Amino acid sequence: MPPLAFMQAESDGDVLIVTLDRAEKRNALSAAFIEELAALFDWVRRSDGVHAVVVKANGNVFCAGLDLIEHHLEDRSASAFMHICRRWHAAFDAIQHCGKPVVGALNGAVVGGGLELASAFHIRVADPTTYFALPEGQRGIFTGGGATVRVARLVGEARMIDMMLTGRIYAGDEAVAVGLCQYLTPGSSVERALEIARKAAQNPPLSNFAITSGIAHIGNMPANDAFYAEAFIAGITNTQPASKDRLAAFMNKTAAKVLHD
Ligand code: 1HE
Repeated sequence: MPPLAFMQAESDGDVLIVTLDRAEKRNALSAAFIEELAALFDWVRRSDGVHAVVVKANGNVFCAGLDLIEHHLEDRSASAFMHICRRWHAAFDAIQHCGKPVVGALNGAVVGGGLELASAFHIRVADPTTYFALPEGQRGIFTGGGATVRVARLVGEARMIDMMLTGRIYAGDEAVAVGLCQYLTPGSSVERALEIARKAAQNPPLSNFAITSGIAHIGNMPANDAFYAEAFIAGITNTQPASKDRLAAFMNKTAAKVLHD
């Protein structure tokens, strides 16, 4: 594992628990923090022992987004900030395409670049303190960490424009309804995220790779190419040894049925 200064990481069986650890700055994302995220998730991609990841945060804020003070003090040129944004894209791509399910255990503010980070996770779990916003308009800036793709996909273009123009905040059931998170738990988002990650970690790794990357890639394709890619992915995934065992278990009536409680 690469050295970590802004995060902690510990294994819980085959689930890696990553903790954003810059609470004194509300986990604001400096350039160095972004490099650390990129390196960590590059390592996750190559780590066969990690089957799922939970990302949580120390402190009352999940992530306050871009380190606005660093950005202000650095007085960056347009091209310098363009390169910073490309590093954000690389880091969040490394998360989304690490091949393992990544579950966010969210709390408090998930704003600006914090929402860009969270939108790279495959599953987002909110607790009653969690809220989502894109305050870029109020700060006189624009999203630069992938929100125009990932957040727009989650909530739709019109809602994203409203969030950016007005600073509208979503929380609670409304955040689930608009697609910012898939779960809202009355208790600890960490406990719920761990349950979800442990469950997803039981799927064959190749299936999880196909699910966590394939759907996003296919979403970028015209329908004909998408159908071709889907068939290709299914050809490989649905004939893997692990799926043969599971299908045999179904045939032998030893596998769990899909039943509603
Ligand atoms: C920060 C940052 C930050 C806090 N950059 N230092 N993001 C925002 O517009 C959100 C800005 N932050 C806030 O609105 C508030 O800090 C919070 C609502 C998140 C939390 O409030 P609170 O009362 O718990 O904390 P605080 O007192 O505001 O901040 C505590 C410390 O964290 C303080 O530092 P200190 O040294 O004075 O103690 C703050 O300066 C520091 N801090 N947030 C730097 N964001 C690729 S483009 C992405 C574009 C964006 O992300 S735009 C959204 C930016």
